[in-house]
Amino acid sequence: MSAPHDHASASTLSVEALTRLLETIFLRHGTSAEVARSLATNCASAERDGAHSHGVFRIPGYVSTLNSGWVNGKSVPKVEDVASGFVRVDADNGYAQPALAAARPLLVEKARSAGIAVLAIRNSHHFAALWPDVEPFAEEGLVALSVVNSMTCVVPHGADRPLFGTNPIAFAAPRADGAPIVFDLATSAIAHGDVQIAARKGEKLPEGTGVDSLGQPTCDPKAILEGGALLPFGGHKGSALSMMVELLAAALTGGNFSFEFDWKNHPGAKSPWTGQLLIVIDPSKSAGQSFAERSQELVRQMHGVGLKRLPGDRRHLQRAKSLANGIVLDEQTLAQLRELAGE
Ligand code: NDP
Ligand code: PYC
Repeated sequence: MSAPHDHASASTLSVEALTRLLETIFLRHGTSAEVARSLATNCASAERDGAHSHGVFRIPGYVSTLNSGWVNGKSVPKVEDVASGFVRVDADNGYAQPALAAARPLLVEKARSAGIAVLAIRNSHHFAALWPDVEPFAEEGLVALSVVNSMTCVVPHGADRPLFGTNPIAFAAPRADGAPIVFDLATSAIAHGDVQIAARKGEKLPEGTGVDSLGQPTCDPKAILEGGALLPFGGHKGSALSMMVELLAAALTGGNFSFEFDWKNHPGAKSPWTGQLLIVIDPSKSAGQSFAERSQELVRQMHGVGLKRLPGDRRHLQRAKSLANGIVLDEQTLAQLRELAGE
């Protein structure tokens, strides 16, 4: 699939039309209706918000993964109520989003009654942006944090060879006068998806992003993809956060570490078979002024010292544009999607 907006001629689709097209692709490649709806909604939301590394760019990867038999497209997640603040889900070797959807009502009920609840998803695949998993909690007044580990491609700080995944962390909190505060970041210097996009476009990466197959620093995305590896962001600090993600998303859930699965017998497999953790907090249990008022005050003060862009602002601007004018896809990408949909 071509990189976003690198073709002169383009088409515009509504978010709903793109979601329907993606749903058809998933159904045609062997998912259940529920899984198709969940993945299509997720992927179209990423495209809508300009999160291109996890939008329609990922569709061929989903398709080849489904075709390879690596993932269960008809997964039926098993939700287990294990403690007053702890929910577990076995994702049945399926995607993490349907597992989260299945466990969500119980998780929210527990977070509201206990003040905090944990959702531990295992035996799951996550091939998407993480913010769609946390943002909806903040839209209903809850604070949410999620981590997911991916596949070995990041060299821990001070080590010689890759071990960690790109391991993102996403956080969402409500605020009084605006969209929730949301950030979502890979703990690698750059997401693997953005390395692939840069390689296709023939662009160089910033210094400090990765190493080549000999362990030498490189700004060439192809050298990173072909035997090289990524580095954590921020040296030892990003490396520590990436280690934490491995512990929370894999050790605490019962899922695989990023280095523990072997997909070589499944050519075309792309989605990491790991785990995901969510922590949801009900801030109405806190002392003092309402949490949403306090977070609004923090934002006010940040703007007061000159901050122009909060994390999430770019996505919301792009979302507003997409909802008003539709999602722009280049002709080649749209033709590929239609072909995958059998149209
Ligand atoms: P970015 O570095 O692009 O952005 C990280 C966060 O910082 C975002 O919340 C972004 O907000 C914000 N931000 C970026 N630039 C600025 C700025 N100048 N000022 C203020 N805020 C800013 O994301 P990554 O490349 O680290 O990750 C991309 C995506 O890849 C994520 O969605 C992540 O979940 C996904 N990913 C998924 C993995 C998986 O296993 N499923 C693995 C690794 C990554 P905004 O969005 O508004 O720009
Ligand atoms: O972009 O690093 C990434 C990634 C890994 C798994 C899904 N996305």
